Amino acid sequence: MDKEQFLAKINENLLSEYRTDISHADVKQLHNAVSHAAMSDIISLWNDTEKRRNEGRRAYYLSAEFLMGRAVYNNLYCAGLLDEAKELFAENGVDIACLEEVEDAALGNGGLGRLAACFLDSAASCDIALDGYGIRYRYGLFKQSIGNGFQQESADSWLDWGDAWSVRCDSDAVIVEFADQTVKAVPYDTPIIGFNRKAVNTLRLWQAESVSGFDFGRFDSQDYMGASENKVLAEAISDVLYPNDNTEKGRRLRLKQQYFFVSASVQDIVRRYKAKYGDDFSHFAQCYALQLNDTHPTVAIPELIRIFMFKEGMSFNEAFDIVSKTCNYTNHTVMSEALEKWDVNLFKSVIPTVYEIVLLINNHLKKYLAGIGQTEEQMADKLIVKDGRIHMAWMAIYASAHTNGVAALHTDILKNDALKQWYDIFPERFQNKTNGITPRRWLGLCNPELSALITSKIGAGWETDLDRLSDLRKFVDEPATINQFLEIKKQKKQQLCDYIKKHEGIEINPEWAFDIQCKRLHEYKRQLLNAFSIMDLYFQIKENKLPDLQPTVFIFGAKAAPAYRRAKGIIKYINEIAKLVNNDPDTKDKLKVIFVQNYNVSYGEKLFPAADISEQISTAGLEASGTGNMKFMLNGAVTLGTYDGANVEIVQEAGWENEYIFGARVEELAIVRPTYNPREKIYNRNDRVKRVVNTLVDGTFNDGDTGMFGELFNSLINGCSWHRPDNYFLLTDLEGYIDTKLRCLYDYKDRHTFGKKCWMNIAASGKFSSDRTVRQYAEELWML
Ligand code: 26W
Repeated sequence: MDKEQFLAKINENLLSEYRTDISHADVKQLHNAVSHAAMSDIISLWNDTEKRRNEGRRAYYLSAEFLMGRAVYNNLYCAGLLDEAKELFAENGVDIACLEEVEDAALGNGGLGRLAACFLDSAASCDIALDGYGIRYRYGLFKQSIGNGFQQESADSWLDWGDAWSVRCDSDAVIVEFADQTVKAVPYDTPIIGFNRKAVNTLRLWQAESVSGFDFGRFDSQDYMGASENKVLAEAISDVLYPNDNTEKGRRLRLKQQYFFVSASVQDIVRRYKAKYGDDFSHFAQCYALQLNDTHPTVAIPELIRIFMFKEGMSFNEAFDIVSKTCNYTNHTVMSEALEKWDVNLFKSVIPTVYEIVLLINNHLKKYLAGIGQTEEQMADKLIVKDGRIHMAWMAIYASAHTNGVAALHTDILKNDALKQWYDIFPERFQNKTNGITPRRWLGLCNPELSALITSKIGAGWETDLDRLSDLRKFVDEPATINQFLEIKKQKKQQLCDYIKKHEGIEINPEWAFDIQCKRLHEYKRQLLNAFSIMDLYFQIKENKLPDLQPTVFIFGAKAAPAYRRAKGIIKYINEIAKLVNNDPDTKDKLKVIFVQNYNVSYGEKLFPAADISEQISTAGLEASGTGNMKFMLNGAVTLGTYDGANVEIVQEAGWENEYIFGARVEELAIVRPTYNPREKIYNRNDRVKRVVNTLVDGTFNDGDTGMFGELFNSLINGCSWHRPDNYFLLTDLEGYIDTKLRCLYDYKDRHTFGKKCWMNIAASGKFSSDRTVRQYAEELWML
């Protein structure tokens, strides 16, 4: 499609849909028209790809979350239409940047959901037969604003912008049955456009609708609310994404969501299979691989067995055999709060037949364990149904072919600690698949300036062969190249400054160092540790102890789960610090603290390219991988972080001399943990630590009389009924962290030498392409 044809299609759409044209259309109309024009241009490739996929073995990624972000720029970019679109918009007096108003598709919480989105992009760009199945939430992750320093939430009504990139497929709708409710699952298909149109895969999202629709009888008898009751109850199932990241809350509706999309997806796969092979299921495991993204979709295991037994007449053993060859399970966390365990009574009351299958799986497990000589006592830590609860991770491991962790360290912890009892009996089932990120969205699209520099040095094609970035190493001693990089970094910082000025109303200086921590708000990610370090710098500056400190802006972006009180207290605390240091005449020319509102994929696209320092400071052993760390690295920031998750591999790739690593290691914490007494051993003995921790309670700040700061203080110093004091070892790591941060900031002053470190990070980031990750899944798990 050339530019004229593209424009003709856009105008055709604007005329027929809105009776307008490109120079008069509003943003929503432009968005729909340009999207539809691009869709019509890739649709035959989409159909061709599906046809090809149907001929061979294929894999499905089952995930309750796909954090896709804004589609329009990415899709135009991958379809090779972005430059044309920019030009023809400009020629008609429209700045294509106006599309930044379009809401992100935030159908995910954080890392796990964004990983799913990156995997889809990589599979399409590598022509790998992987499609996604998930839920079409009416409301995505809540929108966040900050009022008086506190987080405020509002609904994310992303569909108000229309859904130009999806196709509703009524003919593939299926019925999903619960004990108390029967609903219709209607699929919406979204094309996943591979870079340079390598292939177009599919993300199929299910929407819940009422089977019967409107009850005219009740309407007629003037029961107007009752007339819509079924509709409301059905639609509630796909209404809203649960905003909890890393906390398992056993809610009936959440179980319904999981079973809803899993049952629909599995029925869809069985339907496809039968169209090919009829009733002979002997090829099923050869045809399909199902990847379960955490435990959220693991109810697929008993559901598929149920269908095989009750609809297709198989025995339990036959069904179990096929299902456990077809499924694999990815673990994304060792945090026990996040491991799903459903209450038996709840589960039974929602999906009783599926519960019967779970019991059969549990019996199968018991027999197996008895067969290898385990006593009842030895079995106890593996039983799927135990003490009135169903342990979903245990079921996923037992009834699947493989379990994988998401970074080398994380997989080691699974094998030697968190899942040791399973590794001991099934060592061959465990694999590592270190996470990755798509270099298209996270460099090509969000940083065209750096992309052009890279291409000018090593030629085109690195976008789909990221290991080639290692060729950049040979330019590190070329001052002109480093200067070009520094110039681009400054441009990206300036762009972020403009954006922050517009959206947060705060001015920042692009000459300052940019230190950024953006990720979900959680105690284990230790945003509070970062905040404490800033308070220490504040006190030291007040005492004239930091002469010539590099002026630095500390940027935070994070959403807290609405019910997570401590996380919300930390947000308020950071905002109180911002108020203090940004206004104190002694510090306002040296420190600036900004908490940006509504951190999401699109904000990330502005933040990652502008960072000098990437904060990755989780308690060692607790961040399974992290993927933001990779996005910063790819855009030329150094990591200030702990030896945790994928940071370990980042250091391995880029070299110790190019990162700033501090803090206790996993092994060290294991030794400290049993006798850890932060009050006696650290707080009471270390005035520097005491001074900053005390700002929570000594009147320095005001938490609006919520008691939140006192609770944070207690969690560190006294502990509570569910946690020991300082469960995440902030006090253990605080001094080492501050020292390392200061070393980093003083190093920054030699801009050229620091720029070389950043450059070496870019050159070393090839491993972290999700193309590599998805190829490993395809070869070592899915056998594609
Ligand atoms: C049941 C509620 C719930 C919701 C989300 C429990 C657990 C989760 C996820 C496991 C949280 C998550 O996003 N984990 C992150 O997964 C990323 C992709 O593998 C990793 O990079 C992060 O380290 C990990 O925290």
